[in-house]
Amino acid sequence: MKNNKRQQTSIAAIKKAFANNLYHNIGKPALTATPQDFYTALAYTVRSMLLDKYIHSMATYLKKETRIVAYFSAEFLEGPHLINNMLNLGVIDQVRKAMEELGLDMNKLIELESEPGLGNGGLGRLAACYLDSLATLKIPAIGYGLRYEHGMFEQRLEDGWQVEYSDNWLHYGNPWELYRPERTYRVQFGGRTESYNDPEHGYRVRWNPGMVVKGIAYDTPILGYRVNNCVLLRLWQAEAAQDFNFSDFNRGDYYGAVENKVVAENITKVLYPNDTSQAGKRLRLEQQYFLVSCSLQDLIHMHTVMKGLDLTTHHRSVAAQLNDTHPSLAIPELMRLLVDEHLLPWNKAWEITQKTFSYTNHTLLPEALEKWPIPLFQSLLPRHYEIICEINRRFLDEVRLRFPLDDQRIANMSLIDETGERYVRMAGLACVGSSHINGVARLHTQLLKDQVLKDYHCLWPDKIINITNGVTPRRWMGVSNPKLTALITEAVGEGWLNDMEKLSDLEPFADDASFREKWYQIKRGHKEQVAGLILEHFGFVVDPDSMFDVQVKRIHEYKRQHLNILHLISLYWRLKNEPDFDMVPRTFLFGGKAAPGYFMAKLIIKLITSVAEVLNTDPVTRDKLKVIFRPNYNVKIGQIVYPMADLSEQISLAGKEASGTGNMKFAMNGALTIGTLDGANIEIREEVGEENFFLFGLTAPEVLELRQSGYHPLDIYHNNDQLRAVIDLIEFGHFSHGDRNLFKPLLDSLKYNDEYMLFADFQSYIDCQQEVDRAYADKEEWLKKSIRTVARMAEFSSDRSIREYCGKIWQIKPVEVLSG
Ligand code: 26W
Repeated sequence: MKNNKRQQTSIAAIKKAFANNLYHNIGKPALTATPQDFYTALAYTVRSMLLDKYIHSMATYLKKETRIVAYFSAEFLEGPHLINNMLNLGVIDQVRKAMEELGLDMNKLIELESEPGLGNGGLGRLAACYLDSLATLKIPAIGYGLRYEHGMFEQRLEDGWQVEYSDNWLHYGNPWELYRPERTYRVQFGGRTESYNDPEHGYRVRWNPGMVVKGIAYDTPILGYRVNNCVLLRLWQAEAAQDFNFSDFNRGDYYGAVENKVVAENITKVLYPNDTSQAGKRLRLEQQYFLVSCSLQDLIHMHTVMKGLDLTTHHRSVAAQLNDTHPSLAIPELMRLLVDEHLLPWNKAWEITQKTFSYTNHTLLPEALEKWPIPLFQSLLPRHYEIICEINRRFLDEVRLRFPLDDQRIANMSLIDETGERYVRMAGLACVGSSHINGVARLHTQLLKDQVLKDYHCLWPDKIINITNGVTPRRWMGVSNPKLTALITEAVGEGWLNDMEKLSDLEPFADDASFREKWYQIKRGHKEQVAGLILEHFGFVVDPDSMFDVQVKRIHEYKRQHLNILHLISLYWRLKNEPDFDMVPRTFLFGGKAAPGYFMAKLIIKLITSVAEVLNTDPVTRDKLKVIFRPNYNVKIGQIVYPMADLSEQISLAGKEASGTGNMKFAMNGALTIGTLDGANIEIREEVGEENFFLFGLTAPEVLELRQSGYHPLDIYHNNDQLRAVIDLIEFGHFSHGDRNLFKPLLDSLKYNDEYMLFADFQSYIDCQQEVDRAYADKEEWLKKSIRTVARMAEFSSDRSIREYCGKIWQIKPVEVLSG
């Protein structure tokens, strides 16, 4: 087998396999193959190198005594697989050579992979980083999600505005997935429930659905770094249940049957592009239920049929993690499966359920907390509504026992919101049905305990724990920054990509001038490359020696991209009006998508592009200031952006960003951070040292205090000349061809409300940016800070996060997979 493996990865073997794949799987000779065909042939070639590991992993994980993590998530933002798999296999050099000998450029083929963008942003990408770490740490795991036919929309700019186009990532097929039609489950919707008396089990309920849909599995093996372990990403696709009996409502009506097929298959048509406000759409609820029902039936099948175990021990086979509340219907669904379908007593079923699930909360924003209107919920999931009511009844009894006569508390904690229109509260459901609840950064967890989930914390003081997010250094350093990776390896030796503590050996190199020069040249190389791309796509020159100041993330008022803009307009204004003013030249780069229905976010994009239009062509300022909005920010673009950044903008209002993970990716690539004490910024600053972090702004307690004592943004506007100059410049139409209405909604919301307190943080931000300017001017000191930052990033590897999940929640240990 060993020999066989070496053979498989030799240059000659790769060439042979590649030619074979092209001919036998794609059906073309090299002469007529398109670049896309070459990509696909290479993908198959690399896939076959990992299939052996995958098959052995699955066989190992299905052993009776092994507990497995089931990561339930509506989103998995994987990004391209080819390069990541080659890195994890350790075959990049051989593949490059083999392609070269065939006259092909490996890098060009890698670029042809279309982005599997089945996520909105942070939460979806976190799920992908966690799968990478689970595999690398040899933890048996399955990620359960949805195979959206259309992932995150493609963003284009038209006249400086965001316009959405549908994503078609499956257009050329997907060589990484394995179609598993034998893994098909039926999922029911609508209809009615009826009770009956079971002679053996007493009172029972039967659900007669109005519609049945099939869920079919598509499996993608996710390989760990330099190990034999793979985890499985299993995504469900909806299909009409033709072969199930729905003649009841079909009645031989062909048109109706086709219509039904369309309705069924709509369920996994498209990813909802909202990452904050929840729309309350029926289809979204259908997606959520479809995901959890397929996944739980699958887990039960594995436990009972494949492992041959008794259902009452199900929780010993599975630790299920709910990635936010999107899959929280898993709780009533498992109850339904155990009680209705498998006839377990309620108490036993509840014990199994609570021991199975844990819940990760990713947001404090009230508008993002999911709640479903009862009429909608009840019509789609009548049986689950009853189960939730029963869970709630028992739960509130427990609360009453602990806090007698506290009606307000009961109303707050009830799983049914009855303050106005009635809703099911999904966060409450997730809390009650889980053994652990975790926040994603220390401050975020504290705020959960103090505010959003304070009543739950009061009732169960040990249930809420913190596990700070992390990101995988394999993708975010190894794949995206191979030169820096090689330089670090030269300095500290091999093995740090899966043992980031080793990076501390990098520290002394900060004082080595020749090492600093190499470090600098790598950053400079990335900047030059991006400058080239900008010239090619935007048609203007940016100076690779200027400071690259970057903010990439979803566009949202709380993330305050417009605060960044206010700063850059202030620089523009000073360059124009203060003869003595000087600054280090800067290139501002923005990227990020706005939710299609989020007008303010779209207006922020329009503001950025409008300001760019004026600044980039102004003869007085264009040598000092450049502004670029890179449309369609995604994982692929991220891999280009993080390595070239000098400055990472993490400027959310304190208390709003749960964690942030872009902050970690920038820092791992040697960018310095300007940021508030929000989310994981706080912990990053502690790790890298305050001398290497540019801090500004109110703290979370100060934000609270200011709000309570009365916040008056207009007063700040009147009292701050620079702020007023900047706002007035926008207001008087300087960036909108004289149009004073264009940005009015944005300016009014700042002057008269300023929910996210930009004005309060403005001066502090400007002052801090001045410090950044001075620091950047001292090249050697800046480089030292950059090197030390990277050396101290071990904490933010997703390996650390996953180890914590294993120890604190899942109680799962690594499992060796023997090859061959
Ligand atoms: C209901 C619509 C909806 C959809 C997605 C609401 C909320 C979401 C996500 C929770 C949004 C999200 O991605 N949150 C981000 O999660 C990251 C991973 O934990 C954190 O780093 C970010 O701070 C948080 O905003």
